[in-house]
Amino acid sequence: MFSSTGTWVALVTLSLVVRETRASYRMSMFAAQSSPPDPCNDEHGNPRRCIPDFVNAAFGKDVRVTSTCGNPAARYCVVTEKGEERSRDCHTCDAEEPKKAHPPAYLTDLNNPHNLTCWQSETYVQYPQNVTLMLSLGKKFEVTYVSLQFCSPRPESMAIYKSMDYGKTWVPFQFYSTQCKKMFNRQNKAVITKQNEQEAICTDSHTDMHPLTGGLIAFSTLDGRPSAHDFDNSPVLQDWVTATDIKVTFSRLHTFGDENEDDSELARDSYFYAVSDLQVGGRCKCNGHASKCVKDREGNLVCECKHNTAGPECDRCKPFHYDRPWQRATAREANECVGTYVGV
Ligand SMILES: [Ca+2]
Repeated sequence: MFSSTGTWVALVTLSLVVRETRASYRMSMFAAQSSPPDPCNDEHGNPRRCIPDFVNAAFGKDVRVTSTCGNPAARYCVVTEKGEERSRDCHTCDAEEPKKAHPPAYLTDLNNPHNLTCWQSETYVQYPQNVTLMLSLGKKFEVTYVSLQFCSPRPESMAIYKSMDYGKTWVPFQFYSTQCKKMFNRQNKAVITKQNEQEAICTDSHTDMHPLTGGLIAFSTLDGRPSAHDFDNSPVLQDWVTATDIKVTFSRLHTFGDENEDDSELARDSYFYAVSDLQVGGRCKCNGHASKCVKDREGNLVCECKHNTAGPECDRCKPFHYDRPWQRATAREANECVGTYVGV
């Protein structure tokens, strides 16, 4: 009985998938035949909301890092565990030798799971010293998530910050620590309400020393924030997800508590931060008035503004189109800028 129900469910699911695939195939055929020229206008030429593609805004970008191993060449040791047994396998990090280098470019290169490339810090840069990664996105983005995939164990404490003014000022996005109160003076896993939707919270999730390699930290900017389901109508959250720069601070290393023992040098060489992939998932911010971002003549990334809007984020009306105040587009209303034609 059970298995036949299972088969039935599987068949129904399969037929749904097939139907869906066919439908989307038809859709794409249709789209290919009468390709709508402009995502910012509907088929009748009326303005409608348009948004740039979702991208990993960190991909291929330079990350400024305060500590990278290999200059001068130095030993580091990788800890592995087999049951209760712990062993160390030591290597050399050498910035001069490509095969032994772990430069910051490895944070944002193509992430091939079969050939991970890892940026790595110097060993034992321990609290109160920290290691910082800084990434400039070049313009305002609406950030959906920030994620880090580790080659080392995940940090015992770390923080993610954002800037909305190209790095002049920073606000925290999220804290991670096994000791939220002590490290960041925040309650562990505080609840977000409508009154504090722009507040960074601290969590002790994802701070375990295990796995020793391959652990992930993924921060979703809207996760657990009450107005997330009504994002169109929440200027507070629209502001919260907006960033020009992202900064990650590794504040404290996990250790096995062996760094003060006799073979402390070997132990200390076993503690460092290493990350194979830093991602910033989001969309170029154009307020619903552009479907893509392009480089301008000076090489700056800007929105390709439609709906009679202008500015790097389509955040104002074009000259002579001031008949009503500028507004962000919503799913329902394009809120295009309008102007009375002034003939000469
Ligand atoms: Ca990499």
